[in-house]
Order: sequence, then structure tokens, then C-alpha cells
Amino acid sequence: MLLSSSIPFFVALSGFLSTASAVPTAGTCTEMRLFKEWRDMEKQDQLGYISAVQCLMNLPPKDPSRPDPKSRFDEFQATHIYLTDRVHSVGHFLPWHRHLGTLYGNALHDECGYKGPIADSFWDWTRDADRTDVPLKDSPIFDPVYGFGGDGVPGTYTPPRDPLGGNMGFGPQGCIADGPFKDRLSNLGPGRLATKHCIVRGIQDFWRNTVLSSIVKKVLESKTYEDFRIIVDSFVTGPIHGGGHGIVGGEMLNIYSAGADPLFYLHHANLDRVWWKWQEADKSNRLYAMSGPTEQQGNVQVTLDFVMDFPALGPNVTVRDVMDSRAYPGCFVYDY
Ligand SMILES: *[C@@H]1O[C@H](CO)[C@@H](O)[C@H](O)[C@H]1NC(C)=O
Ligand SMILES: [Cu+2]
Repeated sequence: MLLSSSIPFFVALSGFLSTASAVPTAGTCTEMRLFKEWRDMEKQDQLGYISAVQCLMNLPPKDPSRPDPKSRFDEFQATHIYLTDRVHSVGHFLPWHRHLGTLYGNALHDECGYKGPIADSFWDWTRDADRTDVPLKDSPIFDPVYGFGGDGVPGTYTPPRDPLGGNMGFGPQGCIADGPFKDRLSNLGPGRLATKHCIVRGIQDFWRNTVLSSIVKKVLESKTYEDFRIIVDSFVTGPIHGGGHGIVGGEMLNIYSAGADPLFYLHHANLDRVWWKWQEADKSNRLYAMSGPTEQQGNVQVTLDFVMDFPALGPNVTVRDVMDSRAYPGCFVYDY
């Protein structure tokens, strides 16, 4: 692939690392994926990425034992829904979501033939939030052609009154009115329900203050992984993670079914990027730094040997397997 030939150094390095460390998941990187910020991508790559997502939404699911997911795209959302309570507010919150992103990118590539030079993308919300003179809804990420469509139309969607439906955000929200996913009907959500409904958004500028670059800078000053992960793992009230979900609003504010919106993956890639930058800043101490409970409110600490599962998506991996993004099965770096 184009990328691997342009940065052979990373390929060589990651090949070395994955043979040198005794990771249970055998494999070496055959290419190094480069995550680009959405607005830094070429227009043709933005369109290629969007077509690949649409392709995933039209591919049949692989695991016939689960009745509710109706597509490969749904299967990613479903696995997140079913495992939500096991992968949030725990030590492996960041590693689990990192690998979910890797598997999603693999599916875009390998199952949907997305062979552009830019393999993956993240959404650096600080670039929108810092421009306080521009409404968030004017972000290029919400472009109707070279983006994921814009805001929801207030009043066009009423969430079911069912506790399993969970929080759909607050304030004005509704079905998205334009863009490549305008007519998309989700099969899963809200929450743990399985209902057919549109992609729901409610973009609200008051979340801006939770995703400013000054906030990210502060988060990156965390001295320990424990401090770092506690800040980024908080969902609704917290900076950056919660803030990215909050900017988009609607279903993105539902901790279970947020993956209904393809923006979920670009938001989480950026959160992962913040972790990556924290790791990169002091690799000898941070690349394999891990802590936090194995389950919500649990007393047992997650170790690098902790096994994470991804039903219908891929084989189990350990936390250690995903700590170094340059090593297999990650095989990626961020553009900046
Ligand atoms: C994968 O991990 C899950 C959860 O730890 C476990 O229940 C399952 O048996 C594992 N599967 C394999 C094939 O090891
Ligand atoms: Cu999540």
C-alpha cells in the first residue's frame, strides 16, 4: 500500500517490536496506517471513506447468532452496546476502544475495499471548539457532501419511553436532514433497545468549553495513567470524551448506542489520539502504563495480561497487545 512505502521506518520498527515482545496475538504489521484529521484529507479520500462506511452498512452481519444487528456496521455498534457496562469506567476503557477502532478500520479496508492512501480518520474537535466565532455546526465534519451531514431537525424524533432506551441527550434534537447518512435507519438503539430509527443529532455549542485545546493540554499534563484515564473515561459531565459525544448530541449522548452515528469512530479515534500523545510524551514510562479496575467499582486491577473480547468482530486480545499502536494488531500512527 501507498502508505507503507512512504514510511518504511515505522513498518520496520513495528515488525521488530512485535517479534521482540512475546505478544499472544501473532502477527506483524504489513502496513502502517496513518490517521488524518478529517479536514486534512483530500476530498476524494473523504468521499472514499464515506462510501466505505455506506458499504459496511449494506454488508450482512457475520454472526448469525445475534438477531438484532442487520449489517456489519450494526455489528460494531451491537458489540459496543452489549459490552458497554464492561468497557466503561474500567482500566481498559481506552485499550478496548482503541481496538474497536482498529477492527472498524480493518473492516472498512478489507471488507469494503477502501484502498485510498488515507486509511483512517479522526475528528480533532479542538479545531472547531477553539474557533469561538464559528458555530460548531459549521464544522467541516458536518458538511453535507464532504462530511457526515449536519444537525438534527428538532421535533422529528421522539425517543421511546423505555428505561433501556437511556439518555438521548437533551435540548433540541432530531433526525439529520442532509448528508450521506440522511436516509440511514439504525436497527439498534436507543440504548439497549432494538428499534428502527434515523440518526439523531442535536448539536449544541455549550459543549464547546469541554473540548477546547486548552482542556486537552491540561489533560495531557496528567502524571499517571490513573489520573489520565479517570478524566477521559467520564462520559456525560467530563471533558473531551463526554464533550465530543455532547457536541454531536442526540444518539451520540447515549453511552450504549452512540455507535449508531458514524462520527462515533472519528470522535473515539481522537480520544485515542490524546491517549497516544500522552504515551508518546514519555514512552519509556507510559507506553505500557495501565491501571484501573477490571469491572465498574471493582477492586481488582487491570493488568497488561487482561483479556478483552470483541464478539462478532475479531479474536480476543490482551491489553498489552494494543498498548503500542505501532505494533500488531494496531499498526497505526496519528498524523499529528
Ligand atoms: C474471549 O474472552 C472472553 C471474555 O474474557 C471469554 O469469555 C471467552 O471465552 C474468550 N474467547 C476465547 C476464544 O478465548
Ligand atoms: Cu464506548
